[in-house]
Amino acid sequence: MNEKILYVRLPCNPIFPIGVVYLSDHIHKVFPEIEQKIFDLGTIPPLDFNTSLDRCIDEFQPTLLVFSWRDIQIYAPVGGRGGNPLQNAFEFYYAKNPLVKLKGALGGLKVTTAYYGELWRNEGLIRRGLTRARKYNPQARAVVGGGAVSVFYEQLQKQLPKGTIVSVGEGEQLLEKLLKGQDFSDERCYIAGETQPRERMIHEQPTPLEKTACNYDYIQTIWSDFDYYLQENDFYIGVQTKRGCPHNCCYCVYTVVEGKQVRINPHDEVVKEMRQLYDRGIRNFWFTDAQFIPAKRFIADAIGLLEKILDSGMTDIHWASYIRADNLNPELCDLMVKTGMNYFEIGITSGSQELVRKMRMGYNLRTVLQNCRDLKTAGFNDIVSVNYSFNVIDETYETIRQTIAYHRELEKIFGADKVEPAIFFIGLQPHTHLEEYAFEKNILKPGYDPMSLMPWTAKKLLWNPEPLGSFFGEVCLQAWKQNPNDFGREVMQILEDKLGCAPLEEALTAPVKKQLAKV
Ligand code: B12
Ligand code: SF4
Repeated sequence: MNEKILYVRLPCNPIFPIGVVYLSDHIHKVFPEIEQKIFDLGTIPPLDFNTSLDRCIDEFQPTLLVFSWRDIQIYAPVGGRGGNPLQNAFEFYYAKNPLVKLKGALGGLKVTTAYYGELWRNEGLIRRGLTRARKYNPQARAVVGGGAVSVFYEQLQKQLPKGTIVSVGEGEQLLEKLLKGQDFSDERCYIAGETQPRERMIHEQPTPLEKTACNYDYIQTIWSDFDYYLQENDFYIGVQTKRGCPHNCCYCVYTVVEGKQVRINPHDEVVKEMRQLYDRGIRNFWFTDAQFIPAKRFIADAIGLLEKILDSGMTDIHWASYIRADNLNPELCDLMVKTGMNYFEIGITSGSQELVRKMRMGYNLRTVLQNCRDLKTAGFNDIVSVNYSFNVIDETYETIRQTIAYHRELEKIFGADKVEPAIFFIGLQPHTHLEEYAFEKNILKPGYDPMSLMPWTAKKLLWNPEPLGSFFGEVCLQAWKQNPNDFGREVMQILEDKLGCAPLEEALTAPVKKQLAKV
């Protein structure tokens, strides 16, 4: 059969669909003769999803449908689809005032309806697409993958049409094997209704792959809406420089989705890829790596890449990424500033060294501070978002005071207006150490549904356990009431007003005699 592949990026906020771009680029390099098309529902208004998918399938008549599903979990401290999910949940769970509680319940209902609506809609789009493609090619198949599927692959097996191949992590090798007619059962995948996902499948190492620069001349020929992302100059276009993260942070699943083995894309290829986007007018890049500098031993690599970017003459660009700020040195800081890094996120989670250690995060908070000073000295004068997730394990009033001290020190370094505290509560994810901890502590029972947004389950998945859960609930509600537009800073201020601030030295030292959390 002459294969014709349609890549459908399922509805999503308009984040550049780098996943399907890379997949189609890889397949083109291996099978240049195969006809392909990218269809991005992120650029289509919701009312037109069905009709535009139908039209696309009628015109293209694919034999293989590659559905890419980016995100499912919506807890965030920011306004999301259907409202601010975190605020609604907290109003419902923690408000003392019955009217606020009712508002939270109604808001929560709206968010829940939107959430389940989106799940069913996406499942419906997969079904609809496959049925329609089979009108033209009765043998047509569907493969489903992407970030959301990687996290929730076990839960999705009953929801997808029988015969759908469900993929975890990167999909290049799976698609290649499928198209070659080879056995692909050793890839991280299963077939809905036919095979079962292997036990701990997500923990298997992905098959290594040497990544070359994406060929955007080709991509432009198979994606009619590519220009959508070129027109607005506020999009940060994704470029991947490496895959994998060697760390073990207790709540994080990236390290298993991408694997612990860090695989670096050749610098020349990364620069070649950026250059093609640059020549099309792109000036903002997001290095989509799980971590841009995953460990100290990758500092030299980051320096090498940034030097190449500088040498390439792309001097008016900006870039952003997740940065483990414990892995910097003055030379790297200097290059980061020179190459245009204008935003980064540090996920230290807590400003208490004791808790950071208990969460297995491997950060030395003192080193982070020193490196931030180096970054400032190098001339960094833009925004840094510091991600704090309170109450993960063993939080106490003392560790909160330490986090305040740490945050105030970051403000001293960068300026209070430049440091944005992003207050997250962890959305518990399957296959993490935190999930095991929840089982051990009887907070969750094996067999629970991690995709459920029913209030009784959601309350446990939105990780904020007692005894401090209600305290944080009330602090957050007060912050939304007082200053909803600067929620993070307001939370920090309220916490400081209530609890005070520890001496910085206390935050930076974790007494060794304290027992490490057994997570
Ligand atoms: C970088 C990143 C971001 C950046 C994106 C910047 C940008 N401009 O691109 C920022 C910080 C903005 C971001 C934001 C969010 N993100 Co984010 N992000 C990531 C991260 C680290 C990498 C994503 C990426 O681009 N990877 C590189 C590309 C090449 O990989 P990919 O798209 O996944 O595609 C590969 C595979 O998935 C696979 N694949 C993809 N589609 C298909 C289809 C088939 C059929 C097959 C076989 C394979 C396949 O092959 C591709 C190539 O190898 C992932 C975690 C991770 N390590 O994967 C989370 C992740 C995608 N994000 C996630 C979420 C939830 C969000 C937010 C919604 C968080 C929030 N609550 O606010 C926001 C908002 C996003 C939005 N839609 O509005 C979740 C999604 C899953 C979920 N929990 O629902 C992830 C998986 C993290 C997690 N474990 O929870 N994110
Ligand atoms: S460093 Fe970041 S990506 Fe790596 S395991 Fe920790 S939280 Fe996850």
